Amino acid sequence: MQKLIITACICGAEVTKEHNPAVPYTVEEIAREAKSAYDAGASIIHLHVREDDGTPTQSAKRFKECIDAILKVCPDVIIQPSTGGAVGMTNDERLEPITLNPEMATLDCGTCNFGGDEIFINTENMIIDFAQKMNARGIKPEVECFDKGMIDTAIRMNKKGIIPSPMHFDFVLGVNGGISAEARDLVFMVGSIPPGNTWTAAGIGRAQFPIAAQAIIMGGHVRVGFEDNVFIEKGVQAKSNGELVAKAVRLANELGRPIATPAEAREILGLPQK
Ligand code: KMH
Ligand code: ZN
Repeated sequence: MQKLIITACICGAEVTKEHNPAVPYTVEEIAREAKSAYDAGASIIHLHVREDDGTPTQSAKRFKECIDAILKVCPDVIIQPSTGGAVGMTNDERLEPITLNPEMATLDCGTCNFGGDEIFINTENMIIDFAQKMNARGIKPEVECFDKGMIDTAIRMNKKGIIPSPMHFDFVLGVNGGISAEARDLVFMVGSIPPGNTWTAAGIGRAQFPIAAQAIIMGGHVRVGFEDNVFIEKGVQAKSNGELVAKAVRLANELGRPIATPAEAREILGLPQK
């Protein structure tokens, strides 16, 4: 089995300091949370950024400030900006961080309900446009799938050469509107991708660590962090993203999966070394 890549989704666009006061908004807080995750064993930071008051933004300027601050304290970490942003943002807004030419960025492969009245829109033409713009800049997409049909969309686009091989998938399980987060769901998602591709799994809320454990056993990779879950155990807020990463590392240690460094993660994902 490959070494385990841990992605830390440190901030998100929906979670707030009301959910957990350690959720980062300022540049300093984002760098602090990235460092806590990196020190604990994360090799990828999945990045959303905020204004100081917590408003989600896709501003390239704000992303640059945050990326520079993160790289000062985590010099070799892989930074993966979101192109999902927050529900309701325009396509141009969502694409702003790719102008910084990050190594990776997310590519959301379908539309889904996102709880309440929210709809996270990713039409087929949007996916094609986002993928082509990432390809032109040599950015590796992380293919975000909130449901099985999104995997099929990605496979179709891969066959047409729009999403390059090998693909790296992120299966997000447990969003209200996407696939649920039962063990059978992850087995189904993983069984739906062609061989030769890699995958990570993210469980939302209380599913974070059960899905992490299952992904570790199945040979996939793991995403944890405040974007998906703010609790270290039932009713106990995590003090930092690092605390969540450390728990994933403990699970991996118990289950015999060594943790990938950023250089090893680049090798597994086919990214050029830094
Ligand atoms: N905040 C969600 C609407 C991504 O990062 O690409 C979208 C999201 C997915 O978080
Ligand atoms: Zn995200």
